[in-house]
Order: sequence, then structure tokens, then C-alpha cells
Amino acid sequence: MKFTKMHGLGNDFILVDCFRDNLPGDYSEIARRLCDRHFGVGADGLILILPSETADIRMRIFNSDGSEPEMCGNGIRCFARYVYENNIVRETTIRIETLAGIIVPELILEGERVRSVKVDMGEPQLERALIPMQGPPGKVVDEPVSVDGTTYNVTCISMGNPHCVIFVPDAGKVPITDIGPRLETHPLFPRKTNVEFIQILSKNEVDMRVWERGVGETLACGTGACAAGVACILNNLTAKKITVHLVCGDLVIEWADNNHVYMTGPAEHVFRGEVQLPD
Ligand code: ZDP
Repeated sequence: MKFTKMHGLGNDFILVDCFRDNLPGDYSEIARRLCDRHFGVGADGLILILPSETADIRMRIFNSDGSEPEMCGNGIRCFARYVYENNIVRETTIRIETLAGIIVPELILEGERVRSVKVDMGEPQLERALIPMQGPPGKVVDEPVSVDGTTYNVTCISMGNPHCVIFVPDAGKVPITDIGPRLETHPLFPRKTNVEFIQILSKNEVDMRVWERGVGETLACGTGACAAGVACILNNLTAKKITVHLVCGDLVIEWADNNHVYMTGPAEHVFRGEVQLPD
């Protein structure tokens, strides 16, 4: 099977063109094997490029543990660049079918080169049951949650996939491998959750670290940065357009007046390869 490795701010993906290679068997199992950093190619997720009946093209994504999330922000920028550069969809605005609905990235070109990708990520979902999260109807803003005797104030948002945002004084000091998995699998979240730790730097800038559902700590999370931007505004902490500093670079996030969230950031090629799939 041929594949291409790409990344968005170090959140890395194996992309497979299913127009060319018809993947046999169990996608979850293939994702687990190929994403493994010792026995496989190594990546945070596996992305499949598929035909769509409702949009220009369809994306499926699998986490490194084999689970299938609804959406992937960094992944969809890589996906958009790949289908453009490989002449699969030769448009600069691309409608992509995902489990979170149709998402629309726009390639920002510099001559022929794709400089960055701005994605219309759609509307954030704030209603608790739709995140999904247990409890009474309404939004989840600055709500205390107790985890093994420690209380965290959480703001929860769905960007197609679930996010739990926590504001902290120093993102660098969060014991993320300890707290992350406890919140990810907390019984409040029936489909588990991604967890973002946000440090406010100013009205226009925040630092973020992320614990991803089905993956672990990653260098960046696009849907997570969008959820963080929305959470900052719900808590009156920042302007509507902010720069989110991830471990290895920045995303610009805007919650616009039309209620859509826009995410702008890079998508980079790493290498192409070929791998023998087990029988
Ligand atoms: O929701 C989930 O299970 C996430 N792990 C999906 C991947 C999200 C991603 N990091 C992003 O950029 O949005 C790819």
C-alpha cells in the first residue's frame, strides 16, 4: 500500500488515497498497526481519501488506537492540500464530507505553493447533550468537575468531536499524562473527550496543550484549538479572533459573527512510502 505522511504543527497523519489503493480489511486494525511509532510508520492518525456522493470528496480518520472520530482539524488541512496537489480535487475551496458534516477548507496559495489552509469548521455545538455530556440541559461553561478529589472548572464544546477546555495558570506545568486520561474517560463523557489546557497570555493570544481522545498527548489539535477559542469567548477571556500557540507553532482561530469557527494554519508534506499490509 502506498501512503503519504503529512503533519499540521506536528500532529501527524498517514494519508491513503483509496481511489488508487483499495484498502482491504479492518481500517481500525490498519490504523493501530501503521500509527505505532516502533512497529509501524508512526502517526497520530490514519486518514482515508474516499469518493463522496454529497460533497467533492470524503475524509475518514482513525485515531492511533483504532477509534474513528467525527472530525480532525489538522488532518483536514493536510487532506485539502493533498487532494489539491495530487489533482484529485483541483479547486482552492473544497467541500469535504466528514462524520461531522461537510467541512470547507480554502487553500491559501503563494504562486503554486500552498502557504496555509483556512478552514470553515462550521458551528460549535454548546448544548450539553450534543457534546455529548451527562447532566441537565444547557451550556457547560466554567462548571466544576471532580476527578479523584481535585476539582477542575470545565467548559465543554463539540466541534463535531467532544472537547473539554480547562483554563490553567501555566500550561507547561500541567501533569497532562496524569489528568488527561482521567478526564478523557470520565463517566460524564459517554463518547469520551479530548482535553485542552489553556493559558491566557493576552486578549489575543493563548498557549495550549492537548490530551487527545484515542491518541494521548499530541503536539497540536485543530478541533481542540477551535474549541479553545470558543471557550475563551464564552468565559469573556479573549477577543473573537486569537492566536493559539501549540507546542510547535500557531493556529489562528476566529469565532465569526455568522457563528462559524474559522481555523487557519499550515499543512506540510513529510514523505511518501510503501508498506506491506499483513494478510
Ligand atoms: O476526537 C478525537 O478522537 C481526536 N483525537 C480526533 C483528532 C483531532 C485532531 N487532533 C484535530 O486536529 O482536530 C486531528
